Amino acid sequence: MIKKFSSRRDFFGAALSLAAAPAALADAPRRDAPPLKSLTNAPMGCSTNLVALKDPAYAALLLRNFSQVTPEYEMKMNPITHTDGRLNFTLADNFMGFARQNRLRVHATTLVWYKHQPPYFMGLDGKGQVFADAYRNYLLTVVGRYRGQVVGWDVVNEPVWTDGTRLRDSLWSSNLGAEDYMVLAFEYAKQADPNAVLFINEFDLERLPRKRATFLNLVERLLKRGAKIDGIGTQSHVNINLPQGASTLTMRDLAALGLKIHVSELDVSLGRADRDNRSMDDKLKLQSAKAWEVVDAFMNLPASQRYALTMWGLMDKNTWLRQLPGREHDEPLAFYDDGQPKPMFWAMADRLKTR
Ligand code: 9MR
Repeated sequence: MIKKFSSRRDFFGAALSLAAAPAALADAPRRDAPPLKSLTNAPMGCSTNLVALKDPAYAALLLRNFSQVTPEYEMKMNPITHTDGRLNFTLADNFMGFARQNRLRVHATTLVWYKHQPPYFMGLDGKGQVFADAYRNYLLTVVGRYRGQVVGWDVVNEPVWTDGTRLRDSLWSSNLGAEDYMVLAFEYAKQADPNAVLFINEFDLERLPRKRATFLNLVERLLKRGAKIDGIGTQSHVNINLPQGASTLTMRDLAALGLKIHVSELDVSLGRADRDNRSMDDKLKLQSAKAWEVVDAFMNLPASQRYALTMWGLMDKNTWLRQLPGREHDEPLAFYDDGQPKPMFWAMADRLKTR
């Protein structure tokens, strides 16, 4: 209906209310959007960090939608390990404090990762038993400190070479053995917190079938050696060009071992804008379809295998991808920068509420 203005005063009155509208409009869809966590019994997770949590609007949106958090940085080896070997838990404790105050479950990441090789450990490179003792001490101390407070840990992160052809070389593998460092990590973690759900976590399992095979063969070998692996984390940093069905197939392969499954770092990249002239509308539709498929695959798991579904960031502006060259404008998450839900949010919400 076209509104007619009977007087100049009406016209200005309408113009004024339009000018005032953005704040009200900005709130309206958010009020209508159901909290993601209210749509399912499965824990809904989001990665976050102490800096982002200082913004009250950010924290409110996070708490409204998610029941579980993963610290993006605070519980990793670099921030915890001093150059002299002492362990510093300031950030990790603060993170846990936020979670406790807000009754959030915490999934902690990560104990052993090739990307966090603190200078202290590099200084012990080649020192045999001294290196092994420091490794053991780190794992027992860190996992022990949060015993009973975290639901689970990524014990080993990204153990397979990027292209999936072989295992990754790292400070840990060269000092402790190609697979022994993983067996040991699971052993110490279980010893320090017998009830924590212990994960081996990897990326690109949907995109690279070969990597999936290398990864699953590794998990089977580790289990045969007695490693206490409770779950598989599939990071699911996917993009809009991932072939349809890839996430479903991957989930089926991973679930076949019977372990718990964590979709641990979900985001759906739009790719590089400068190399793709499809419309934003088309890209957002593809993004919704990919996210829907991941949620569908996860929700089709037996309830006992559904550990959690975690987004790697809250609003688009929070994504790690914007730090990569050419990706400064990527929009891989479920909320726009002003906190409004995106089409991807609605696709996920739709699938979550369908039992
Ligand atoms: O998003 C995380 C970023 O804030 C950290 O600086 C970085 C290094 O610790 O790790 C990022 O998270 C990574 C995750 O732990 C493992 N998978 C890839 C994620 C993005 O790099």
